[in-house]
Amino acid sequence: QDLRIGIIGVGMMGADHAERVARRTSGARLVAVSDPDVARVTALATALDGVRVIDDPLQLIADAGVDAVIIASPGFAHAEQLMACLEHGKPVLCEKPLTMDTESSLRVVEAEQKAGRSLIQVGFMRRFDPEYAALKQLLDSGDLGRTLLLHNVHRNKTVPETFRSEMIVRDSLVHEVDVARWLFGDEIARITVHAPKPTSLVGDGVLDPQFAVFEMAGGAIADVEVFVNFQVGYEVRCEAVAEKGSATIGLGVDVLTKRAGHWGGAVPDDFRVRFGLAYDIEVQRWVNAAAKGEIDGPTAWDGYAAAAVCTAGVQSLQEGRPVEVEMVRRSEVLG
Ligand code: ISE
Repeated sequence: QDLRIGIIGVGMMGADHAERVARRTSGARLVAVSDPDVARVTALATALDGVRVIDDPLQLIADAGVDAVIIASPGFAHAEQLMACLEHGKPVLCEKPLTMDTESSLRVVEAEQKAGRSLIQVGFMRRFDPEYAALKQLLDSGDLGRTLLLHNVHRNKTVPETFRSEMIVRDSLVHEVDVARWLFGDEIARITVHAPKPTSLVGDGVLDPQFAVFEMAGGAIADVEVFVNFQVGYEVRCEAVAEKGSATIGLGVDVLTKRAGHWGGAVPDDFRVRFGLAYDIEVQRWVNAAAKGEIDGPTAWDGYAAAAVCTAGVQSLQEGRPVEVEMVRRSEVLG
């Protein structure tokens, strides 16, 4: 029997997931949606047959006809909604950030531990992108020796005006935080976020681009350029430098065209295109696992670690100095 899914928040990402669950995921059925924007949520539910609108997100979580939940609401709403999913024993795929700060993220990890079941998966979809997955496999194979450095580039075409300096850390840089932890299999011990003189194409006071350095606990280093008003399009690249070679993904050379004295390819407008396949794989694997009462991807602990690093990152940006990442020991919470 199909897993009956409810989605909370049908903005850009939630609407994309709704379409995905309704039309491209096997073993799952979209049955309910919730969003404060009544016109938006009603239009979506009407377009996708048999989908109920439930006004209160906590009621959607509690609803007996909903087996599993996707949370795509704004980050500030996540903590309460995640707690409700734990309380009702519902598997949940939660878009990043897990929550807005380190303390509330830790409370979520502890509550899940107390519930005694892994119910929370965090939406760090890059882990499911075939290019990132191949890079991870190559690095783990040991063929290139030990990985020493990562160079990352993360550029958006533009972002809404509400996307201020802190959001660049918590909503964009956070993906590289997860990538670095995942590829190195290590925690980030210290973070420095530098802000070069900003582009003139953003509102006053927004620090864009940013350049971050992660120092891993084991001694490796990763650097990241995040530039969310790049104007050109969406670009994400990662180069790993190892003892016996390097590997780069995200060159965007899918279709190389040559015509009239020029050569080139296309740059997608946003992440829904670049990571479309990653999202498809992420949701399908989550559905398959959730049907068995399991998760298959980044955990609440990964969400907590990312929150801790971003909190230190925001502090580094504000104070202009490296900041140590403060985290509890994994064994203290997870045993
Ligand atoms: C957005 O919120 C995302 O999560 C995208 O994956 C990220 O690349 C982008 O920079 C953010 O705006």
